[in-house]
Amino acid sequence: ARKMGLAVAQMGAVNLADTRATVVRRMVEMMREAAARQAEFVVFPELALTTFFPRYWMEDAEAVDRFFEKTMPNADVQPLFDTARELGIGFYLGYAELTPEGRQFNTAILVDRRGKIIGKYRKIHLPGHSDHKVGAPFQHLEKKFFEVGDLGFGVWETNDVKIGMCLCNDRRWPETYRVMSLQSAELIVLGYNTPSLNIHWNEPAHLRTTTHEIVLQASAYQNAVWVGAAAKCGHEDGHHMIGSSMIVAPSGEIVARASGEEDEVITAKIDLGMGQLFRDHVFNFAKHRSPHHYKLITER
Ligand code: CDT
Repeated sequence: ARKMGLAVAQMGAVNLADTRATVVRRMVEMMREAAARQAEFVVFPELALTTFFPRYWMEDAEAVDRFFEKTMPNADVQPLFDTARELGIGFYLGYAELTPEGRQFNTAILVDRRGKIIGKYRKIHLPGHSDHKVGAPFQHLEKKFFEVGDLGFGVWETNDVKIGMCLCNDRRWPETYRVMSLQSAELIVLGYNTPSLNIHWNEPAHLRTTTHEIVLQASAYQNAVWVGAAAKCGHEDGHHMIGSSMIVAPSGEIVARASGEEDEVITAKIDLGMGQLFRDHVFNFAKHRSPHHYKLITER
């Protein structure tokens, strides 16, 4: 059977006062742990290098100056790329991207085991708002700080495995996974920052974790893919975000799950044949799908 050592590196809080150098040191340490546990690929969170800054109202210029990466790699993150090459391990990393043209995206990259960037994804489903919600306990300003991604949902082959990427809120939408599954993705990786308090309506707090589990498990099964999901979690300067980073099999079963809300590496030896088994039978797309009846999905 074709197998791959997969690691998800959950991260605890990154506070406003933490420097990128400190954060990258934590990530390098987890990459070493992942490699020691035979992982060939490690998934880091969304906006992994800084605090989840869309919770703070500020002008774009200030946000760009403090929280966006102007080049990738850059001096701060170079140790991650060097360690990947040294250990022969690939990785997924989420960060705020400022393009040379001055455009702002919530971005993830796929880096191969030689430390080379081979894929890029820019977040498509941006949650939250763009106005200042005065009186709210915190903001969710993704619609202010980021443009909707312009690269679609891609799939890249590295180390003989087809990997697709998305980011956080994308994981709640069925189309995200389907578009990648239709490109024969075997593994979908994603990072997230999910505040446990919903500022928009009075959502029972436990639902934040329940809905996270439901979407990952159902989507892995319905699309015959493995899913690796990495949280940034815990209390960032007092703002709590959910943990529950996990690796989910194409059967929909959770095969590894973080137990705390701090830096924590979880691993699994994933059997890529399992996805194929589902694709050969219940989800044989060519045999059973009826795209003709799905047209409304792209019309509305
Ligand atoms: N980062 C991110 O996309 N978080 C969202 C919060 C939704 S509430 C505005 C999520 O779906 O987890």
